[in-house]
Amino acid sequence: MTKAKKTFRRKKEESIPITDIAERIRNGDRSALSKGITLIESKSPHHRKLASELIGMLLPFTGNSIRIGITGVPGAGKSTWIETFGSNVVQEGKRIAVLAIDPSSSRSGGSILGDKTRMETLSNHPDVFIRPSPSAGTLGGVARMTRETMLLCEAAGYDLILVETVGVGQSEGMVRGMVDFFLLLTLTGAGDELQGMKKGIMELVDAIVINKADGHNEQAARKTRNEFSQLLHFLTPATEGWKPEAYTCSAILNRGVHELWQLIVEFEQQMRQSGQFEKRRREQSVDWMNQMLLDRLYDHFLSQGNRRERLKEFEERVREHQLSPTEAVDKLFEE
Ligand SMILES: Nc1nc2c(ncn2[C@@H]2O[C@H](COP(=O)(O)OP(=O)(O)O)[C@@H](O)[C@H]2O)c(=O)[nH]1
Ligand SMILES: [Mg+2]
Repeated sequence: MTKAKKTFRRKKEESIPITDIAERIRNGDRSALSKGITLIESKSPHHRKLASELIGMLLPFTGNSIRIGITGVPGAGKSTWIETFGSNVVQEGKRIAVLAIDPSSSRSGGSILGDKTRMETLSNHPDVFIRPSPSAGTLGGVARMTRETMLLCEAAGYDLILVETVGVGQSEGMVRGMVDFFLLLTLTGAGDELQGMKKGIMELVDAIVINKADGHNEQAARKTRNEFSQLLHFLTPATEGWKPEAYTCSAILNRGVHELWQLIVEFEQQMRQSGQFEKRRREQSVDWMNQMLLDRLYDHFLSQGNRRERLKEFEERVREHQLSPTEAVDKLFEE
């Protein structure tokens, strides 16, 4: 490939060499960071290749942040919590990147606007970078984009990466797979919710916070916290050597929010000391590689002949019990 081609063209007149973008990202240039992320999110194979080169160049400067995932049902207060938490932490001179994963965003047009208004202080802060969820494609695609975006943000010198996700479907497991510390934000009156809440999610988290512990809700929040605490006792911790606990907070009143930051600092110290921190990151990298390989194989397989159409047919027939899943896969391979 010629040098001239290794550029990212936005308009015809304007093209920036990828080495320049890398350099500028390293210097904390936000528009360069946004450009880099646009490459990552692009559908064009040329852009994706450039993105890959960019990440390669920046890889030596990644890994220096603490990566925090936040999950919870819509309305639990995640965005508000991030606004409060982030505002506390930037005051300590930390730089924060907020990334969102919203599996519903392609349908609803995104909660981007809602989030930006909830994060008013943060979105105007020079040490904070907020990037809404990539709206495109599969969960696997979104996972790749978010992971790669995370790396660019680290190269740009952000100390904390917060990944907000809506607690639906498989997005939680996916976020767990890319962060160091995983937090569940939930609410009181969760009697039903508690029943319905899969044990699965509780075994993914490093802490549970009952939000909106204010006004009339305060006492109920404490009760819910105790219920969660009891449940947590019976479960396998997500992180070896760390006992997840339940807490209460009010994101709006900034109560119990800074305590979580102290907890996360403690978590990082302890887990670095025990070696668990590094170990998890290594495993995550390997898992990531394997996941990407699977995704590519799947795409490659379906791109041959008319397999994609055949798969659609087989899906229908499997749904109608005319064909067993095993038979369907056998046929796809045979054809
Ligand atoms: N009373 C109370 N309301 C809150 C608190 N945190 C968030 N809210 C409200 O809950 C609603 C949903 O908040 P949001 O941050 O958008 O939730 P998200 O969907 O989880 O991101 C908003 O109306 C917030 O003002 C809190 O600590 N106390
Ligand atoms: Mg939100």
